[in-house]
Amino acid sequence: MNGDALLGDLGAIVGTDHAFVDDVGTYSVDWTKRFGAPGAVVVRPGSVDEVVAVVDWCRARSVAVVPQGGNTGLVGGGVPLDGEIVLSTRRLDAIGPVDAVSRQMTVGSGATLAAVQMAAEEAGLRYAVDFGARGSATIGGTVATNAGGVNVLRYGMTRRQVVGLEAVLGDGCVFGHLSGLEKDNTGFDLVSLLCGSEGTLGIVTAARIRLVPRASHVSTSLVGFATMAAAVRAVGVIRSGTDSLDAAELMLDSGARLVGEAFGVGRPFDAPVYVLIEASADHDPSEQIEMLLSGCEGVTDVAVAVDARTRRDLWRLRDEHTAAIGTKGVPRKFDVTVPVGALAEFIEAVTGRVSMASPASETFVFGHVADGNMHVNVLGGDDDEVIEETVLGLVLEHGGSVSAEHGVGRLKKAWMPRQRSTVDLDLMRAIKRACDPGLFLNPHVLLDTW
Ligand code: FAD
Ligand code: 2HG
Ligand code: ZN
Repeated sequence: MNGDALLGDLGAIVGTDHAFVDDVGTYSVDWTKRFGAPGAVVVRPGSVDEVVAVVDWCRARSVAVVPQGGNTGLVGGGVPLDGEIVLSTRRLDAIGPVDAVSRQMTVGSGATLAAVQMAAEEAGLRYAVDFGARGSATIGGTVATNAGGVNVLRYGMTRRQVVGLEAVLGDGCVFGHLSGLEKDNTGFDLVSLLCGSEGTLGIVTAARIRLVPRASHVSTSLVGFATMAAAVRAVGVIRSGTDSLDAAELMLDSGARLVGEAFGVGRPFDAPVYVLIEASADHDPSEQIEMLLSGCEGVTDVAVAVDARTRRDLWRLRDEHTAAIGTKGVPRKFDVTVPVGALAEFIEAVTGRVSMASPASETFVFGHVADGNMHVNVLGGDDDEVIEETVLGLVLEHGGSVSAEHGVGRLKKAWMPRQRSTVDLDLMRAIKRACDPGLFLNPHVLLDTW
């Protein structure tokens, strides 16, 4: 089908302003600039009915579709590389109202995480999913990737915050579960199945999300450690010593320095290893955190912030890691988990092994230490395959996972047979065929062959 006819048909469904060719790459090149190519057709439906009509139109002509929210994904899953059209959900951005009694809210899939967090805050509550891309990442994208972020240790990943979903499946049916029932044991948990499905089963159009109480006191501490092992042990001590811990984010001297160089973000002291600890409660949790830290070995320095501005400054040191690394080039990104007991040894080993395998490369490691989830970013060097085998092979040796929270996308699909059993992979194929019999919804992510 020629481009003009395609745009004409799609424009007739969504309005001519919302069906266009993205010449500059806003929708067709990913955040890291590793994946995609400008020139894809983008369609932006403004209602569920329009999503159904676009899906029906594409299915009838076997035109593959990549659903896209904020295009902040880091595994190349939300951009067209094989002639797909991009279905952007950004216009589906309705929010609320908050139901304070059930502590739930219904939001459009195109609403950004930051907008949803703000609506929850205005109602005196909190949406517990949070990470650096909050200003652009959408609720639909976070559901589709089952996003993690900095509060997983206390509240769990996105799946745990989702009470219900509305989605247009690949067969054009509308899957609707927005009633907000906390209890509904009538068979398979299909809502949960859609979480983490990366746009392969359906296009999420709305979500019913769970909110949590907002604590009156928040305390953020940057803690310096002499060694990695001491940092990991201390997080275990704090976690078992208090219920108020929200976040524990590990950074290394190299990453903190890079954030300083790239964005002028200062650090209150220097240390080989840092952990940013955040706790919240209905009283100031600072004293309890300090008391727990005083019993830990290897603590070199502590800076505590309870006011919003200083807390924000400490968080910048952590949140800007991804962008700071991006200023030096396009990194190879590895988002991995290993059992927490093996984490310190894994971090030491991965840096050493990558520099042995590719001496010209530079490795940055940071991440969500309490979850055993590290982000290994490798810049430079020239052998992609050797570096990938070195990092992900080491993860599997340690009994870990090659994707902790970013998903599989295109980046990790070759690793699926090494990570998941044949039984699992065959079940995924059967589920895909049930929801998307035409195999046209994001067909090039997750698995090589459906
Ligand atoms: P997109 O990038 O648009 O899409 C991601 C995937 O979801 C694609 O496969 C796409 O097809 C699918 N998809 C999107 N919307 C829908 C929909 N409505 N229906 C069906 N499928 C859909 N991730 C974490 O988990 N934890 C972090 O701490 C974290 N920090 C980040 C920090 C930065 C600075 C950046 C740039 C990214 C970070 N990410 C993190 C990755 C990314 O933000 C998340 O994966 C996020 O959930 C993607 O949301 P999005 O709306 O941008 O989705
Ligand atoms: C984070 O925790 C994100 O900041 C991004 O998951 C990680 O850039 C990365 O590798
Ligand atoms: Zn992360």
